[in-house]
Amino acid sequence: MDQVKNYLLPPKAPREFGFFVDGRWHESRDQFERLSPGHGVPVTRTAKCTPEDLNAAVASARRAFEDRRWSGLSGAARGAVLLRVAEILRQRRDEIAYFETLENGKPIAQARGEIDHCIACFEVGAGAARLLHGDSYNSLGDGLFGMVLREPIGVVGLITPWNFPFLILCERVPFILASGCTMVVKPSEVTSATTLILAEVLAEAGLPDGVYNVITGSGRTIGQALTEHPDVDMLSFTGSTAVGRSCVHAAADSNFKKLGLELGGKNPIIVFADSDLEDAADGAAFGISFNTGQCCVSSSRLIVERSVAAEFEKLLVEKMERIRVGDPLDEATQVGAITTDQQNTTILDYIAKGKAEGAQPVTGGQAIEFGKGQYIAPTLFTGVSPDMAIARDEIFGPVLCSMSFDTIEQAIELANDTVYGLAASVWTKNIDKALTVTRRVRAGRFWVNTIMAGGPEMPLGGFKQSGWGREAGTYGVEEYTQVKSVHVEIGKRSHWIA
Ligand code: TXE
Repeated sequence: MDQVKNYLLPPKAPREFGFFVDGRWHESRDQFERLSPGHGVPVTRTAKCTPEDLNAAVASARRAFEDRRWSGLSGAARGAVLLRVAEILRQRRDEIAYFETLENGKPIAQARGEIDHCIACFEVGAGAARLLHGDSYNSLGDGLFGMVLREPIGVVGLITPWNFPFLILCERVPFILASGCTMVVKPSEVTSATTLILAEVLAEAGLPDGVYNVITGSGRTIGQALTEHPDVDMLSFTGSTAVGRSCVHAAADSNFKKLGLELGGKNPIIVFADSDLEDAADGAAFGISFNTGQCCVSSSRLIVERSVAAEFEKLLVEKMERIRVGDPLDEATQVGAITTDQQNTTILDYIAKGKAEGAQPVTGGQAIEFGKGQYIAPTLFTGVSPDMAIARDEIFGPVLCSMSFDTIEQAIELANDTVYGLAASVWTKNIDKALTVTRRVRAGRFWVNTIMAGGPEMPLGGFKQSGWGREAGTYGVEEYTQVKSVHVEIGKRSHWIA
């Protein structure tokens, strides 16, 4: 990693990766070259795997599951491997953050913070491996004893997106491993490097061969084939609602594999007049600009009490205009590049649509030119009505829409006026209002007087069309298990045939 002052430089040549199956690296004939979205230079080359490669990966995960080389270990032994992973991640933190930034375009300081969160995921997963347990029923009468066992579900397919390639991976992998499952991971084709680096780390930590396999390639070919694979017992998918729907069809048409889905969001941030407006404005600016708004839990709908709306929007604009947008490799950058060309076009199209619909961009509203890479200024639209496309669709960019309310009932109604239900936040110093809104707004993750706070102990996932199931923490481990009811006769059984 070359550095000038406080500034890392992109690599002189792209790093090459094979794909990882059965504990070994494999080469592919075709490769995908990734250009960094912040600089437009080649940074990695990854394999374009074939359907045969996918079949080999699933077969490897199946063998590793069936011979119990991982699930047969004690929780303590599995936990020890996960703790070693955390230790190695700590040593390789800067390298992993560098490749995350190069491929994704996120600021390097943010990427390092994300690796710290990933280390914590492995530490929590290690504890969860030891604590995973079932249940018992001592209430079935003197003659019968009931036990509920939790068993690993089997071979898991894991498809991850490009917005948090390593973080989303690590919010799943330790918990899948804690449960005793084996897996085949298909990262996004544009951000595969850190998922492949994790294969090196897991092997070094002592994970048996075949437990973690990575195949790389396009979603339409390899991803789709993984969703349809008859020998995959569960699929965890994070990405667009459209592909989430196709996973449901694929599961129905193949083997009814269990699905975990984390899909889109259009998350409300509700600000009451009695909140600390400075705090709330900082939260709103962070909630929409963090990771350039390419975040499923971005707070993209501001719902603010009308009596303070003008004052609040002014505070917010002041904050948003002080955000440091720039080269992701600059230590001072807070908001980096837009990850893909396609996403860049999508965001700019929505900004144009918002203007055409009659909303006013009071700050931002355009691309920022640095002579290389693709950047969009944090944008606030006022004069938004709930039926506008910018208020309804997940834009997945730094574009915030402001709407107002007069009563708590209106605030709740506006917040729930979406097909999604991933996250929400409420800002008020009144405990009754805070709890009423928290109870009545349908979202899987909730923040009161803060935003995007939390740790891997807490479950993640959505209500409504934001998905199925929960990841992380003990809930996350349990998702990758199935329960078996065991009935044990005590003493002599009373006979059916006299
Ligand atoms: O996602 P895709 P895209 C939303 C966000 C964004 C939109 C489109 O609104 O603008 O989705 O992004 C793999 N079968 N989110 O098109 O295509 C793909 O290779 C199986 C929200 O990039 O869903 C990648 O690994 N897999 C979201 C992963 O799916 C397929 C994060 C996600 O890509 C596939 C990302 C197929 N047919 C986008 N097609 C969140 N919840 O955080 C693609 N893939």
